Amino acid sequence: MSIPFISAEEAASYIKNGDNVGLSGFTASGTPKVVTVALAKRARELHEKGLPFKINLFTGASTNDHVDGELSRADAIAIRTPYQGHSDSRKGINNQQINYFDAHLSMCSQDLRYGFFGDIDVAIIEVTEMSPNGDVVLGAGLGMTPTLAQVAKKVILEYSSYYKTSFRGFHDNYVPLDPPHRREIPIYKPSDRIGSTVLHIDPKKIIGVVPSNASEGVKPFAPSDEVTHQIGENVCNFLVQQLRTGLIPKEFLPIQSGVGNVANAVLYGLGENPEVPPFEMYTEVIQDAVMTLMEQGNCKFASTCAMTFSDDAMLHFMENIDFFRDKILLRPGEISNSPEVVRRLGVITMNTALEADIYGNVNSTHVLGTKMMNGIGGSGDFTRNGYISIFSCPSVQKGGKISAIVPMCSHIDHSEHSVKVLITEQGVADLRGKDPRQRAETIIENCVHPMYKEIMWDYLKLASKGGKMHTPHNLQAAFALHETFMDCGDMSKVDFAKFGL
Ligand code: 0RQ
Repeated sequence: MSIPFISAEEAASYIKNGDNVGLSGFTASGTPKVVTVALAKRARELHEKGLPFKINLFTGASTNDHVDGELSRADAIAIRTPYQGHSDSRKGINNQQINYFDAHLSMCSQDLRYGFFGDIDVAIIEVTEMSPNGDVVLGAGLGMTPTLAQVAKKVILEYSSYYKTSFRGFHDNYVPLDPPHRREIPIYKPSDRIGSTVLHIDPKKIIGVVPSNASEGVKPFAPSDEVTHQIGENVCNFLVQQLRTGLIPKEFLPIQSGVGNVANAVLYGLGENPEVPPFEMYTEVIQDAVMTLMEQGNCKFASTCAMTFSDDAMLHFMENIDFFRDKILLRPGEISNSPEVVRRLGVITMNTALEADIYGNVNSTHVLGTKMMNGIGGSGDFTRNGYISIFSCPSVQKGGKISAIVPMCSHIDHSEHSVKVLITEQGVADLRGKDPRQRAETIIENCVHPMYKEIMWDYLKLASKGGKMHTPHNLQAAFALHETFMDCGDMSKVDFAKFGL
């Protein structure tokens, strides 16, 4: 059976108002790049004629401008899950144009199979190789693709000819059985392969193939600043000290790191430290730094959901692909982020907080408790199950007008029960084995910026005036820093005197 080549416009015409649409990929990697642009154009044309057109969009993680950017600007998204990171989509979410439900990345595939969100009407899947019987080789990111291939009623393929070298052999496509039949996911070390390199899609479901020649379009990171560098150094020193004292086994443990400059600084720092043995990663995204560390022999292996390399780094990867063949496995998000596997392997997790409170709760998603930034992403999958769960962030934002450490988080994604270590450029708060008061003292002493130290000690004093409590709080004053920021744009102007200090 031959699968017809069709135009992006024709492909878009098969998607109807109200359809549930699932996309391949994870971050920009492996995400469709042409059909969604045609879909946004179609939505605009229909809107101009006064006709409704919006889809419900399900992806592995964040996407690219071709997806979240184009479709948000065209007001073509009704429901969005599980994660996004685009400024136009953020705008649509916060002005209530888009109904966004933020979800753990490991759960979306199984929730789709369970039928919680209805059927997937159309899946758009980027492939780098295909055959008429429906066997395809995916691209640089997997996300939910194996599940989408199973559950979607119709499939549109985007055939990318951008990559001149084959990705064949990097993927580990695997879909677990669902309860009550699920067994353990048989990964006992990061490099264990459990699935297939090729994904089979029922050719009867495939509407057609749209050619594409676009790169992932990932930009390289800006060089890290002094604060980021210091956070990276603090994380590294903490891990090395744990290694020395035997609290991390001498072989070291697999690492998960979020995205961004801090993650890069930590990874480079670990690579440079002679006390850290070559390490493995069990993570959801690898970036340029990991490629360099592999070439230097510092990183032995990475299990990941996506290779989110900048365009130049991706070209370098492709030119040297044989070197990386036995060092990287690309897995679906529900496996790369599997809580079961993360717990079994003893993954050391490192993620970023928007704000943390003095008791160790973390807000990763909501600015001032109300405005969505990106989403929880995979941070919860890893944090709750890590061997040591680390959160880091700069101690202040916006030139010191915001303290990232507050008396009470304005929104909580990761509770005090899951957060084991908090690290800023000021220092490290090891929260393991400490009760709430001890945690507060450690965090204020070690992590809070000098501008806010006295303010935070004052809050603890005020909170403790209410008598003996397990977790001292003054509920009237708990959000005084946030309120002060909303009133005058500077948290440091907070005045606890009016609360009776
Ligand atoms: O604002 O953009 O105007 O400069 O928030 O802050 O310090 O640049 O941090 O880019 O690393 O993002 C938590 C959002 C951090 C991210 C978060 C403002 C600050 C700046 C960004 P500007 P930074 P980062 C792996 C795991 C959840 C998902 C996750 C994230 C902007 O790491 O989305 O962990 N994490 N996934 O000024 C007001 C505060 C603020 C604040 C920062 N307290 N109040 N504004 N900002 N703190 C990835 C995946 O899952 C794929």
